[in-house]
Amino acid sequence: MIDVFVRPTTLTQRATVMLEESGLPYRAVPVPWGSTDPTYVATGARGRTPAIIDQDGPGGEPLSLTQSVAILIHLAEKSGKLLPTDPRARATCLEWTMMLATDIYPPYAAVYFMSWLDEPKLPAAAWFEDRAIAEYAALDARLARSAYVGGAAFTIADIAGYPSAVLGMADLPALGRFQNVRRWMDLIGARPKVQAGMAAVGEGRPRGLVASRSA
Ligand SMILES: N[C@@H](CCC(=O)N[C@@H](CS)C(=O)NCC(=O)O)C(=O)O
Repeated sequence: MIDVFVRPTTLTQRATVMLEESGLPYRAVPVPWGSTDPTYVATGARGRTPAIIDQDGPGGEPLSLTQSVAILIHLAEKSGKLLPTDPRARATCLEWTMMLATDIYPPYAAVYFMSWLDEPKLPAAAWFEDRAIAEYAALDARLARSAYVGGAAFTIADIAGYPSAVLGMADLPALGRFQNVRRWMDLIGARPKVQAGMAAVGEGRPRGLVASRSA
């Protein structure tokens, strides 16, 4: 059994979608903001989600894990699913997983969080918004020549990208022109296990984007 600590956030959805798609048995444990639940704190999550406790970890011992991409890779290796074993295909899948985690998500998150400020740092917000749009353009070009982000098959790379693409597409109208991203989102969003994993974190999100320059 795998316990996954959840809140309705996109990075948490990476873990729950992966758990659904891998078929591994899991239990979603909601954690309120500011939770001091000792079991949750002991995972080292530092107030964040996702975090998991794999009760049957390596060597039969429990394994606590934070960091959504580390969780994706652990669950892929445990289940033998969604991470290619061929070295070339695996390298490309990990390359795009990291691109989604470190190039696409941070500028979008910066736009999102800066929009909450009473006095938004407008030049910085504009820079991050332009950056997020440029990164989605690179993803769009990738998806013009590849059915899925990581290659010909559905992998952890798609799971790394899909939840924040849903939020980004809703919040940043400028992303609407990326037809290949939209085609891919329809493909991923039609998967019943993706739908179940997206819903497993609960309802709502912390707070919407207050304003977008590209609106
Ligand atoms: N690098 C971590 C980031 C986790 C993270 O920041 N999660 C957000 C939700 S999307 C969170 O819990 N934030 C709460 C906070 O920063 O206090 C990962 O990929 O799992």
